[in-house]
Formats: sequence, structure tokens, C-alpha cells
Amino acid sequence: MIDTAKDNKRIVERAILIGFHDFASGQEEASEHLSELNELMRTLGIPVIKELNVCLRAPSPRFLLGSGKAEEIANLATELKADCIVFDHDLSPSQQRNWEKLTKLCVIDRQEVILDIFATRATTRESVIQVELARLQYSLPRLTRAWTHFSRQVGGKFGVKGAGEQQIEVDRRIIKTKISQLQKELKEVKQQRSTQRKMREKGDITHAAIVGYTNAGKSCLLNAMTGSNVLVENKLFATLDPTTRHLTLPNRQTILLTDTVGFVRKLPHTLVEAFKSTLEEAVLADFIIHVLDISSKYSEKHWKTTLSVLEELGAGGKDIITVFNKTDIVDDAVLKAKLKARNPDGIFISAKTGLGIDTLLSAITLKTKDKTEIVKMRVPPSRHDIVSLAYKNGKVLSSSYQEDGVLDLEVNIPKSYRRNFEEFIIEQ
Ligand SMILES: Nc1nc2c(ncn2[C@@H]2O[C@H](COP(=O)(O)OP(=O)(O)OP(=O)(O)O)[C@@H](O)[C@H]2O)c(=O)[nH]1
Ligand SMILES: [Mg+2]
Repeated sequence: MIDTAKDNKRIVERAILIGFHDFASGQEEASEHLSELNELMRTLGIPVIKELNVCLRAPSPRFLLGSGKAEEIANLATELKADCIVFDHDLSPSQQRNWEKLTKLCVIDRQEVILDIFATRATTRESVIQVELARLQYSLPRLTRAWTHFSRQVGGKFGVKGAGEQQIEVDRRIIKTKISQLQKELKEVKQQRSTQRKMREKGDITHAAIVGYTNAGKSCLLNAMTGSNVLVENKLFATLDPTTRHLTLPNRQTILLTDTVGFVRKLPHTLVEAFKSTLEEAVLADFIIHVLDISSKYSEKHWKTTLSVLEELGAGGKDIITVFNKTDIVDDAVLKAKLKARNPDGIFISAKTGLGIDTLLSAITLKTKDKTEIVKMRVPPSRHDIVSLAYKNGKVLSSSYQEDGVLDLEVNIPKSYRRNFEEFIIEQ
């Protein structure tokens, strides 16, 4: 991460949010986006003191908004003693610089907020590299701005106000070197991930990915179904690293279930690029379980965003089981009827109370049926190779020794492996 100069730190604790609407998108939509931005700020731990919804007719190159409006916002920021202005719209590097010059405050856009949240969330080597890469790529054209990244603490060695052209050139070179270093490291990590994946594929076990908007309840669902203990939090982007667990279905077949990083409107492009290998979990799964938080006022929008991100990732044509989550706190029969009409196969669940999980498991079983089967076999003592093959490529459900050291096994195996066991199968 970029080193922050100790003497140039500032705590950001009074943010003003600026949302936008035009003639096509109404004020209501802008308010929705603003409340989501507010939620993102809450996740970052930065208090918001004011939300402003402004009309943007034609974006101006200098401030995005017209100069008159920019002055007005600058004055308001002074009046309210704000220390940070956050735009719910991408700012070009020069617009950001102009705003910082005008207001002498820290001015950021939504992309940077998301990048900073990811940065505070990253813990594993893979996610740390991915986030750092995305942040540096975002910073590179912005070296002349007053402040670099903030995570409540603002300031930076790179691009500190007044830094000379020469210094900026040096910084740019350092960052470029760092970017290529990180890209190299990421390539290695990706290699490991794809090796793990190949091993999984070799087993030919069905693989489902849980996807959805951030905070929809994906991790909670993984926990509910597999008894795992993945972090569940009422904050955005609690999960950055995919977790894969075995799930045993009611018919005792086993599949792999992966919890993935949540989606959000306008996921920064640098993040999508950097997180490609993580996000690919969804692309490579046999099918997708799409979790939708139906208690959110914005569930329709979230639905659309998730489908379009999946499309963007190349997973648009995947088989999807849609689950309507948080049913326990939704009493609205009209809404439920509407959702059902839109997706008759959708399943109402509560990952929290367990409601509807049995129906979901049946739906998963139906999708899985074709790929694996449960067989009973009898293996003579001389064929230890077959026993280890069964353990390696299948899931042994029961085993018992008979007289003469003959082993009876009940195993869930991928159908494509049947030929290896054919001569020992006694029942299926
Ligand atoms: N009432 C209710 N709350 C739920 C349900 N499922 C999840 N939650 C809550 O929703 C919040 C988010 O849950 P997570 O499982 O962390 O959501 P996620 O989709 O994994 O979120 P990210 O990892 O941030 O993308 C937590 O506070 C959960 O307790 C549910 O069925 N009912
Ligand atoms: Mg999660």
C-alpha cells in the first residue's frame, strides 16, 4: 500500500455526499443511489453530515458541474465545516484536482470509496494484492492531487500538495514498478487457484457458486447449508475471498459450494480486472445460486445489477437458482407475488431462520442428479488402490469390513468415474 507520511495525516469525519440526477433519471433514483453511498460510508466508518442531490444536465470538464454550482457546494462545505466531499459519480483525475484546489478538502468519488472498503477488508495474500493493484492503477493518473487514499486517515507521500513535477515523475515510476511487481505476484497466486480448481474439476463433483449483491446474505446461506463459520456481517463487502465447502444433499450426494465476493452498482473497473480470478468462481461453476435480499427497497435494482455483472464476467448463460432471502422480515404479500410472477422458480428462504432451505436443497439436488451417483461396492483386500481411488474421487458414505478383509463401501462418485469401479459395484 502507499506509504502515508506521518506529518500529513488528517482524520476525515465530516463528509458531504453529492448525488446526481438528470431529466431521464428522476430524483428518486438519485436518492436511492445516495443512500447506498451513505451505507458505503458507514461501512468505511466515516460520518456523513449532509446529502445533496444535484441536477447534472451536461457534465463540465472542469468540475463535472458548472462553476456556479461548484462554488455553491464549496461554500456549503465551509459553512458545515465538512472535511470531505464524496461524489456519487466518477471524477476524472483533473476534475478531482480542481475540486481539491477549490475547496482545500479531500474530494473523492464512489469508486475510491469502494476501493477503500475493499482495502480495509482484504486479509489474504490474494485479496491484498488484488486490492493494492486496483488502488495503484486508480492512483497512477491522480498523482498531482492533494490527497491520496483515505481510510479515515488522509494524506500521502505520493502527490502531496505542492510536490514538484520531478517528484511526481519519480512517484509515477515507483508506482509503475510496483504495479508490474504486483501483476507478477498475482499471476502466481492465480496459478495456484487454477491448480486447485483443476484438482476439483478432476473429481468431477458438481460445483455451485453463491452470488448476489453485497449484504444479500450469501455467507449466511453458506453457513446455514454447510454448518461452516464464514464471517457474516451487516456491512458491505464482508467477503472478499471465496470460500468453498462440501455440501451433502438429502440424497447424500455431495457438491461443492462457493461463497463469493458481493456485487455492487458501478463496481470499479480496476477492481473487476484485479478480482477477475476470484470472480471467475461464478463463471466456472456448474450453476449459480443467486441470493437476493428481498427486504431491501432496492432489490429490483440489485437483481438487475447482479445479472449484468454476471453477463460482464461471461457467466450470463449459466443456469441460475434464484433465492429470495430474508423472507423472515418481509411481510409484504404483494411483493412476494410480484417476485414469484417474475421468477416462478424462485425460492423463498431465510438463511437466518432456515426457512425454505429444504426446498432449496431439493432444487440443488435436481440440478446435481446428472453428475454423480451413489453406488455400493465390495472390494477385495488385495485392491487397496480401488479403496484409495474411492476416497480420492468420491465421497465415502459408509464402509464396513466383512469376513476375509473384504470391504463394503457406499460411495458417492462422479458418473464419469464409474468405469474405474465397475467390476466391484454390487448395487446402486
Ligand atoms: N433477517 C435476516 N437477516 C439475514 C438473513 N440472511 C442474512 N442476513 C443478515 O444480512 C447481513 C449480511 O449477511 P452476509 O451473509 O454477511 O451477506 P453477504 O451477502 O455474504 O455480504 P457480503 O459478503 O458483504 O457481500 C447480516 O447482518 C446477516 O445477519 C435472513 O435470512 N434474514
Ligand atoms: Mg459474505
